[in-house]
Formats: sequence, structure tokens, C-alpha cells
Amino acid sequence: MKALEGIKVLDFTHVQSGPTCTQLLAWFGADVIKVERPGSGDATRGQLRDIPDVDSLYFTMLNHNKRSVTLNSKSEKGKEILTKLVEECDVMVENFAPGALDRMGFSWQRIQEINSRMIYASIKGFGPGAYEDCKVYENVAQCAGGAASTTGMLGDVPTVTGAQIGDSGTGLHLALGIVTALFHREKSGKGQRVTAAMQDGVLNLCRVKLRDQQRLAKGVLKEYSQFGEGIPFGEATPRAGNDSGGGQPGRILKCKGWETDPDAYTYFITQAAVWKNICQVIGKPEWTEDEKYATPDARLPRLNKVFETIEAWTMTKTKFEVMEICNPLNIPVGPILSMKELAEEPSLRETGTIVEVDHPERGTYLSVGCPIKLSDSVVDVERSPLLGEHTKEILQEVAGLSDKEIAEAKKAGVI
Ligand code: CAO
Repeated sequence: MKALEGIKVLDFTHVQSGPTCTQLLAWFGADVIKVERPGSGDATRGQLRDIPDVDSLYFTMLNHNKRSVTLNSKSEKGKEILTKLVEECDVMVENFAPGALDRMGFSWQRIQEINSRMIYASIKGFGPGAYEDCKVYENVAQCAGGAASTTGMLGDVPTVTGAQIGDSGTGLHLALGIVTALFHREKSGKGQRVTAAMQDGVLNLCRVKLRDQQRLAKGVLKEYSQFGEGIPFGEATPRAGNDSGGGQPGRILKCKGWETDPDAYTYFITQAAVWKNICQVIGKPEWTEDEKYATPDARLPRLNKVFETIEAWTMTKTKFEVMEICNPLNIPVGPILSMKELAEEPSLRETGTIVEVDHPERGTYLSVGCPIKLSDSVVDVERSPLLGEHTKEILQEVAGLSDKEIAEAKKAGVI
């Protein structure tokens, strides 16, 4: 039995943030019923298509293990059907623009009237305040949540990251909120409202940068390269390039082949505990005794010299050789892996983190499986549903509609 088996989720999510949340719930065994607009469905079905007229990878990689029902929930009949679904489900999740479900007639108050055990979860761009009515996409959240101002090279423009911390990151936060509310319902018998704002989610993931903001008020940040380079600090946490944030200086260094391969780099951390091993490996055993290099504090103003010397060594090795040599010596390093390399990585296939999924219209495609592994609730990744694929069975089984009612709703364009 899967961990969330028996839990019915009314999934009103679209694009990326909400679907990542409900996909996790589906992977853990919840019956996720994705409600989509008749005819078009989730807009991502048609976005960034690689095959004409076939659900995009954008959609198929975010909506595994769900069922799809089409329903015009703005029509009177549609509202009636939706009310029946609300009565039967445990969780309702949405990430429409602020106020959309209220305008549809399904405010939190109304939902509680229909089903007091309902957990009603939403993602919005911002929490209550000046921006609460704004529509928000991934990169806006990264900018408003502090990631962009602290990412990128010093002196260059603010930079967004490839990791979808605004969308998928907030989806993760919301999923935790939902299972926590389900746990609470076991004791209280009542549902509750769960909200996660993308700005808050990003800021939570940028927690260490707010730490540095407060440290900055007390003095310079010595582990930032700009300290050793004599570049003055301003009033706010600066962009740190590829410096590591935790007081164990690290950088991205070139490896053999960097001239032609854009990913022939390694991350290299000069962890204090293994400094002796680092000095041996890079051919600088004398640095262990040299007072200019022997201690972490002594090295901080000389990080450029330290990393230039290490790089002279890493450039003689491939990124994988660096890993093979440094790992047994406990030196923390990591190859910069391209998406191509990750897609081909056998160990990720074995753990189900990268999975091959079959789809009736697109054939086989690669997806990222569930990154959280539960020993007693093993995830089987199933393909995303076609638009409205399960409309009839959901309306019969969950909403209790008769064949006649379903036929009438279809004729009226409600489903
Ligand atoms: N039947 C009838 N109407 C439906 C429906 C259905 N099954 N499903 C959705 N709709 C309607 C909504 O009720 C809404 O109508 P109104 O505007 O008239 O109230 C309308 O479709 C469109 O919803 P939207 O405003 O959310 O869509 P959008 O494309 O304009 O905006 C987005 C998209 C993402 C900017 C916005 O939804 C948003 O800000 N969401 C919250 C933050 C978020 O999750 N962002 C992450 C997006 S991924 O980067």
C-alpha cells in the first residue's frame, strides 16, 4: 500500500509550480484528479512542443500518475459537478492568478461549507501585502525572493538559476504543507487552508544569503573572493560568483578539455580538514607549513593564488579523474555534469531518479522520477494523462453522475 493511498486530490493546478506539488502527492499514492478546461486543458500541453499535436515534454514531465477530467467550472452545470467533487475529495490544490477561484464561486468559506474536512492549498506569487494581486512566473519569483540579486558574477547583472526554485521549489513547500495538514486532520477531524507564496519559498531557499546580510552589518565577508581581491563590500549581500557559501572556500575550476567542452569543469572545495591532502595532490607540500597558507584565515586573502594553483593541476585531469583522485583523500569535489551526461548516467537509472516512460502519442521519453525515496511506498512512474482521458470514469465513480447526466453535460460543452 502506498503512503497516501485513499487520499483524493482535486487538482486545479497548471503550468509548473502547482503540478510539481500534486505530482509528488500522486507518486506517494494519492488519487490526483486533474481538472482541465474542455478543449484546451493545461496551457503547458501545447507549450514548447517537440512533436506536433502531441502533449509537450513540459506537460508530460510534470503530470505523471494523475487522471484528467475536463470540466468548464465556470458554467452552472460545471459548478454543480465541481461541488460534488469537492464533497468527495480530501485535498484541493490550485495555483491560478489571485482571486480566480473566488470569482468562480469557490472561496475558502464556500469550500468549508461544502466539505469541512477539505484541505485547500494554493500557490501564489506573493503573500498578503502590496503585491498580493500580481501574477508571477518562475523568474519573477527568483528576482523577488533574493536569488537573482545574490546569483551571478560580481560586477555583472543579477542572474536567474536553471533550478526552478520558484516553481518546483514552492511546489515542494506546498506538498509538505498539505501532508502536514492531512496529519493534523487525523487529530482534529477538520481541514485547513494551506498557502505557499513563491517569494517566500525562494527566500527560504536563500536563507544563507539573509544570514550574510546580517553578518555584513558587523564586518566584511571574508570567505567571498572579493575580500581577497580588495573589492569593497556595499550595503547588501553581493553576488558571490561560484564561491561556496559556508566558510569552506570553493570554486569552479577548469579541467582537461575545457577549451572545447563547455562542461569540462570541477567544483573544488578547500576544506580545512583535508588541506594537507590538497597540498600533496597539487604538488605544493610546502604550503602545509608555510604560514601564508597553513591556516584557513591565512588563506582567505589569497584565494585567487590558491585556486590558480589548484586549477593548474585540475587542468591536467578530466573532471572524472579529479573525482577519482580526490575522493579517496576525502577532498570534496564534484564534476560539472551536463544534462546529456545526467540523462545517460546509469546509477540514476538504477535508483529511478531518471526514468524512461512510454506514452501512447509520443513514444518513449525520459523523465525525472521521484527524488524522495520511501522504503514502504515505492514509486512507479506512470505517464501523464491525455486531456480528459478519465472524464467519464471520474464523473461516474467520484461525482456519482449517471450516463444520462454525463451525456447531457457533454452535449452542453460542460465536459
Ligand atoms: N473552467 C473554466 N475556467 C477555468 C478553468 C476551468 N476548468 N480552469 C481555469 N479557468 C479560468 C480561471 O478561472 C481564470 O479565469 P478568470 O481570470 O476569469 O478568473 C482563467 O482560467 C485563467 O487563469 P489564470 O489567470 O491563472 O491564468 P493566466 O494564464 O492568465 O496566468 C499565471 C498564469 C501562472 C501567471 C497565474 O496563474 C499565476 O500567477 N498563478 C499563481 C502563481 C504561480 O503559480 N505561478 C507559477 C506559474 S509557472 O512559472
